[in-house]
Amino acid sequence: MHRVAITGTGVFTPEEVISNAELVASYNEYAHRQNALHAEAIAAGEREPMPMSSEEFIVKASGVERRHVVNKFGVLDPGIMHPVLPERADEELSIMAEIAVKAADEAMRKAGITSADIDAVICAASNHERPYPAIAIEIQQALGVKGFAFDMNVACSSATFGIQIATDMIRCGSARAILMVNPEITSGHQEWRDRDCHFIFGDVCTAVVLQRADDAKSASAYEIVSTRCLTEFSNNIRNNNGFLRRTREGHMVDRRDMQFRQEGRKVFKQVVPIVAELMTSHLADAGLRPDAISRLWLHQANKAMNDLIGEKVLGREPSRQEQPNVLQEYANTSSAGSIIAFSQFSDDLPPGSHGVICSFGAGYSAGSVIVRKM
Ligand code: CO8
Repeated sequence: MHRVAITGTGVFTPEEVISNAELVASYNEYAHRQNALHAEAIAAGEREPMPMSSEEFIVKASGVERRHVVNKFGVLDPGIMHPVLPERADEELSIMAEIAVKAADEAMRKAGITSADIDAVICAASNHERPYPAIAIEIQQALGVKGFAFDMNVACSSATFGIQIATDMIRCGSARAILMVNPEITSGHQEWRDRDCHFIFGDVCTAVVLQRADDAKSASAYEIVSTRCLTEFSNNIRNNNGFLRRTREGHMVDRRDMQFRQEGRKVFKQVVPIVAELMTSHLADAGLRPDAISRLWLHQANKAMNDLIGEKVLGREPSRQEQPNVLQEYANTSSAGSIIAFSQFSDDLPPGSHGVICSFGAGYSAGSVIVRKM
């Protein structure tokens, strides 16, 4: 068995930014227009008026202040309310592959390797822009990687599950170095017309290089101590879009359940104990006490949720340095969130420091990765 390390990470951040003020102004204009359109039905009591959104609520409930998106114009236009992306020819690089290549270049540079050193590419994300050919294989070709590539999807836990798979493959010798990327264009499956969730998500791409620890050249490599994944079925976060859509009567219309939807309160209450128990038991089984943990890089969905999980795991309130949040800048970027936090806040720890990368989300799914600075 080979020891495995994360030797490089990369983050591609789209240039366009939407502030809470811009988002709320756009949503409220959309809601006003809908209410005017349905004024008669609303007056007759046949239809509820659409409620308005508020910046204060968004910051208080989630901690999100802004989000990056691949197309701001379409999301903010009250007559559109989703990103507008030009169609690309089959011969052109698809947008998910394009942003993955950018994040991958940074991760390989930090690892001190080139694509010639990579044996496999995993594209782990909460949605893929087409079923086949795999986005990962397109990325493999764009980078000139030999070997093999595949896509996988475990929603918000795609990256940690991807790290476990890559770690197991390197341990066993089926690959020596693996590139795992998380192109998350959440704006494409977010419902921007729903006040309860329109503020939650943002777009980004992260990349992680995993190698045999003996091959690590990077000054900021982290050895993988242990990985653990968990799933438990729940309908509380769900998207019913899929390839059988046209086979079902009434499914081709603009139905709400064809985009992201959730029971946010239930998710909050049910997922916090699942994640706290996963991390606590994982650390105990690895022989690590909570006071031996220098940093938690948690999934970035909600600040209050992270504060609560951190407190349960560490047995006290974590400091900002111990548990860095990036959701104020990025919002929830699905599987990429914990990797952005790791990428931005891991260089400073001294060798021998332990930390945990942890994700949680739809499925339910949760992944815990214990690492030690080399
Ligand atoms: N403005 C003003 N008021 C609002 C707004 C708004 N924008 N939204 C809701 N309200 C109102 C509600 O209507 C409600 O009013 P009332 O009390 O009269 O009923 C009140 O405010 C309180 O609403 P909530 O109970 O919903 O508010 P919460 O305090 O629970 O906060 C959150 C809502 C922020 C959603 C919170 O519940 C939360 O963060 N929950 C956890 C969610 C989570 O972690 N989900 C994980 C999803 S991510 C994932 O798994 C990846 C999926 C794949 C990616 C998908 C990409 C699109």
